[in-house]
Amino acid sequence: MDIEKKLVDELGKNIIEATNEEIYRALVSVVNKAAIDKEERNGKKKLYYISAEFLIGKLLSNNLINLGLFDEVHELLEKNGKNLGDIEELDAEPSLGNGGLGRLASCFLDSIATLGLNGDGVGLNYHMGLFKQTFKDRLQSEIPDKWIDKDTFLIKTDVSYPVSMGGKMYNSVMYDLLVTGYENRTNRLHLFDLETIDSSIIKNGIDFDKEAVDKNLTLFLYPDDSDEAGRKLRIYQQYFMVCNAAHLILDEAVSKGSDLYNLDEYVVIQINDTHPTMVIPELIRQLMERGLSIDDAIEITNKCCAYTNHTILAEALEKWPIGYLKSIVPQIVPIIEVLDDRIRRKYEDESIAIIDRNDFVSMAAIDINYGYSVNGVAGLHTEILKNTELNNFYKIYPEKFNNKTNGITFRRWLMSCNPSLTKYLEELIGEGFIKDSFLLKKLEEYKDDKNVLNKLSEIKMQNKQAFCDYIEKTRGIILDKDTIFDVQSKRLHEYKRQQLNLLWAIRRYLDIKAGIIPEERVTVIFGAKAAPAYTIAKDIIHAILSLMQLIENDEDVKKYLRVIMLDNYNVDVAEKLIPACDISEQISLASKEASGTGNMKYMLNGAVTLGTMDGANVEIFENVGEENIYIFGLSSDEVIAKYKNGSYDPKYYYDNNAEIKRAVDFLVSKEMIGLSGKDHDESLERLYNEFLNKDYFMTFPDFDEYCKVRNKAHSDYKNQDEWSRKCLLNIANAGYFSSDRTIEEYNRDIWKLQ
Ligand code: TH1
Repeated sequence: MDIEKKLVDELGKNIIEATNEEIYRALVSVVNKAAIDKEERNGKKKLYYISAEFLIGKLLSNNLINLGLFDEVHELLEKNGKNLGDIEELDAEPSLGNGGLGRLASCFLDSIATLGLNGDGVGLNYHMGLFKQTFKDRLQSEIPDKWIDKDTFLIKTDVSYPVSMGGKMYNSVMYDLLVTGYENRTNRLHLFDLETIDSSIIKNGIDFDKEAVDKNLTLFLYPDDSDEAGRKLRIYQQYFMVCNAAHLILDEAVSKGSDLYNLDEYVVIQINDTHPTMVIPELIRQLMERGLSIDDAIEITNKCCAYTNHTILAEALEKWPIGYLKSIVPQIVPIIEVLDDRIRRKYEDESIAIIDRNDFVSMAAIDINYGYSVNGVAGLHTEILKNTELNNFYKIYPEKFNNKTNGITFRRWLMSCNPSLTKYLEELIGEGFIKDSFLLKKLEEYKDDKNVLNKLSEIKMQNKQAFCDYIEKTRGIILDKDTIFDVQSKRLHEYKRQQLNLLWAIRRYLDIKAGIIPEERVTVIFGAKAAPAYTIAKDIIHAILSLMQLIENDEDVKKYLRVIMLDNYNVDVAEKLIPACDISEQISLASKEASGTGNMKYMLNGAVTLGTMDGANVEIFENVGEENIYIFGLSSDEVIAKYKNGSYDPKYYYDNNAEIKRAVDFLVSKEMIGLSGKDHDESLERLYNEFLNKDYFMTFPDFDEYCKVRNKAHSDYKNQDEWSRKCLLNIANAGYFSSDRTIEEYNRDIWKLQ
């Protein structure tokens, strides 16, 4: 394909004369056309991956790589005095996700297309995404993330369906993003929307009138649900998503020849966490509308739907009051009642019922009773589901439960974000690992090769330098690449325990102030957004930013310790940060992080994990071996036992451990409080009290060992050969964590496509 001719045709002028904006627009169009050429209409059975989130990241480079056009375009632009990097800055990151769940969905779409499988994503087209995070006075504030304003890869289709909600009719419109497979077919991500969305209703930050559904429905992902109107809006969003999905699914199946009684030969629906659960009663409803009896409709729906559970945290296991459903989606309430009634009659077991005694509808109970597969996202997580959290369901439906350990796409998380490492790996072991990730294992042959080890640390240094340059340019902060980059990047949540990391940093700070000079110089880097209504999470950000300010203004400490919190951590920042990391902090309280996927990205890019035996950390440990990972903390069994007997008392640790007391007290010290210019800081005081009275995620019991193991990692870093060998072995053993492997397992055990 003559890319130059296509680009010039699109531009209507020579590349040299075009602006970056014009080139970007032309590239979007050329890329979309090349992607459309790779669409396939064959394949009887199709997967529909329905998800409230898709955290896709910028698309230009990724699509160019997958279409095999990257080098050509790169050179062509260079030849004409342009720079692909500059043009990429114009590529807005679609803000359609929040964290690991949404990023997983995007990695999956990449792998599905790369493996040549027939599968599309279905979600919503949030105009302002989650939110854009800014820091003001050491506090998080939120502003809309207006990604669609700019030119985007979105394609408007003429697909539209009527959706009845709250007694009104809404007409949807479907936008598509093309999902390019690496050297393979193109699939689609369908994003439903309304034409009537009106962003002018957004006032100060991200507030808006929650009742104006025609204007607000797809404005934001996860609108604040701390009041009733917010919770109802989420139901509107969820139903809108699945009602459209069900229409699309049935139309496509019928057009391929399904008589609906054999729908399961044409369709499999993966329900990504409970957010799309209403697709079950809605599909039943639409099948009945198309003439099926309720018995047939239920039976067929059951054969088409599979559910993935991503968490055991109670707050995320959605339960909606039946009254809300009656007011918004009365058409599916009678169906939900039938579904509940049948389960109650058959099993006479309240614990698996759909509608509970308080008239709340358990979405997970719909999924598990009426889907044919239930999977967890890492080995430990699935075991906890089976033995504890969902044990009552497991006892009834043992055959439905299966594990699918998460994975990440190597196209974005190695080739695209770390080209120099990719190139070097290709030189050493060939290109095969890009499609067959287990071939990375060949790298182990070089574990004692000094030249290879040196080259790996050289690449890490270059990536650290590139990250420093980026941070200086975008944030005006000057970092020192010759320090250990010790990184924790993920959503802010108490169970992920950024506060434990913070306590270590405070301890180190106080040691330095007391004249105890550490041997290693460390840069602690945080990236995290907190949910807007999650007060304690915001308090933790405030405490980190406060410590950061103290240290940045203290030349004595700054030489040995930096604490840096990056604003607006997103896929784009992650792609720059991850290749630059030395130590990957994966320190959730054991049993609480279902899997984690950042842990895999860091490992693949040659960072060493410091973590608890939680989620997929357990499998990372099994793959790299104990020499090449730093493990600390309570086991998940110990944690579960502590919760069960209610024996945990933070006050005891505070009173008996001087280091804990010293670090926690520092939160409300005059240095920290003083930063506010007042003699009170409500946020720091609240966090202090939270530690003392609750510490629900048990930071104190893990504190001593965490500090010990972390300091050991820092001191091991000094031996660069040994350290580099650990990095090499992490990369070499990351093959298992490719999402290609995960998707092959989903397809083998659940979807059975092709
Ligand atoms: C995350 C899990 O916390 C994480 O451990 C896992 O790796 C990831 O999903 C992918 O499986 C989840 N994110 C959310 C988001 C919401 C509700 C539940 C979960 S679980 C809104």
